[in-house]
Amino acid sequence: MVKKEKHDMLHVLDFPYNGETLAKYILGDGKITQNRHHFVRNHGGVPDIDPDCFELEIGGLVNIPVRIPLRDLKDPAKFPGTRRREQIEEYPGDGDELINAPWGEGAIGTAVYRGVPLKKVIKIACGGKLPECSHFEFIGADTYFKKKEVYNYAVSVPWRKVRNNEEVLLAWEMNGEPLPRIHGAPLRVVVAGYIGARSCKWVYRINGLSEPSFGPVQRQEYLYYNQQIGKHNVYISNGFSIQAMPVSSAIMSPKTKDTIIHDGKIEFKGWAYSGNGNWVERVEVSPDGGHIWYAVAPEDMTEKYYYAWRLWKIEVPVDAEGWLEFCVRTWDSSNNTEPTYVRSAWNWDLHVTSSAHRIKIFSVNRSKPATAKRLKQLEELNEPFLPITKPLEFTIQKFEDYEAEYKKYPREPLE
Ligand SMILES: Nc1nc2c(c(=O)[nH]1)N[C@H]1C(S)=C(S)[C@@H](COP(=O)(O)O)O[C@H]1N2
Ligand SMILES: [Mo]
Repeated sequence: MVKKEKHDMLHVLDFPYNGETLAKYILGDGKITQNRHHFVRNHGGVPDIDPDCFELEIGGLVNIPVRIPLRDLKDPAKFPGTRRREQIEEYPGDGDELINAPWGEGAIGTAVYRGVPLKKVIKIACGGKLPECSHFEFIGADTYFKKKEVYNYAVSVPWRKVRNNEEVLLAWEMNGEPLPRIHGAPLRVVVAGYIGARSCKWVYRINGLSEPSFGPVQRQEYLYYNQQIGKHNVYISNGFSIQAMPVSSAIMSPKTKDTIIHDGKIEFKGWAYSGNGNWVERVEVSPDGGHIWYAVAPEDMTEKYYYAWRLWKIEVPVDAEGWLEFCVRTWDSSNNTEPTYVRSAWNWDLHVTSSAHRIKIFSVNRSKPATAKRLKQLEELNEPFLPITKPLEFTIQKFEDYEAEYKKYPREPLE
């Protein structure tokens, strides 16, 4: 079922289904990722819920516990002012707690969601929250296994976040289409600027709580650990909970291990993002692994917006040939940037890797006369350039030329 809906993806795990957006669509779809290309993150199966019978339950520390049919939630007369607005979902992840869901740089997307702010529903339907209520818990209809126990997916966000008007949305539409089943139909939460894990899909119950949810996803996963923590002294009490997304970016083109034949300049393209209401101010690419940094020109970035990524491109001067390492880092509106190396901010749990993204490429600089000549020779002999490890059938330097050079600069001292 899933692979039919999401066939053109980088499938990272079959069950629970997890898939990344392909690089060509991150760059090709532009500012908004199309639904059929948008990355998918699941911890369990995909529930099948009939939207006509669906009711959202809200309970716990609210004045009036309620059950709201979906059609009432969608009714602007009941929750006035509901309108389309940009809400951004954002979830980079290089690494994950599931050893077999090896997330790369494609676990990110930007979509426009339509729904109703949770704040409004609590106010209008529940007559507000009780004074001791300071968190809202979201429970999804899917189940997953953790350490031999079965749970519903449950996470929470602080009331302070909900109170920020439209930053926590109950959404039923994605990019102008009904919310696809794989993305949480009939109803999901979208928490702008927070890690994706808080944006509960298939949400059927919301509880007001005095402290964060005890769901294992909230308490035991998505933690940031001290560098010294290893497999055998990892106490979950040592990790702090990741809520807002840090600043992060990635090079999507070229790809690591690519061979690039160029004329002294290489073009790089990618995405950059920052969470928590910060926006991307500057993107920089380094041609030497993180000492020299070239800044992307403002006109080569898509516009800045709260909770939205910026796509960027830059041409970097490259003289050297052979294997070179390039990396990207981003600065946001609070002057946050990314650790230069993954080891300088290592998280044992592998969640939310946000160090400068690195790629290695094999540079072939055609602006060097010898390289140009060799490329021409290959062309004339109708020999492909790749793979670079291929032995060549001909010598590049004629013996006479070698001898002439040798006479000019002998190898050994003359006497
Ligand atoms: N009910 C439920 N909600 C969930 C999850 C889940 O497994 N079950 N995964 C979360 C995680 S970790 C992420 S990154 C996002 C992914 O949303 P998407 O699949 O629509 O891209 O959903 C979140 N909401
Ligand atoms: Mo996630």
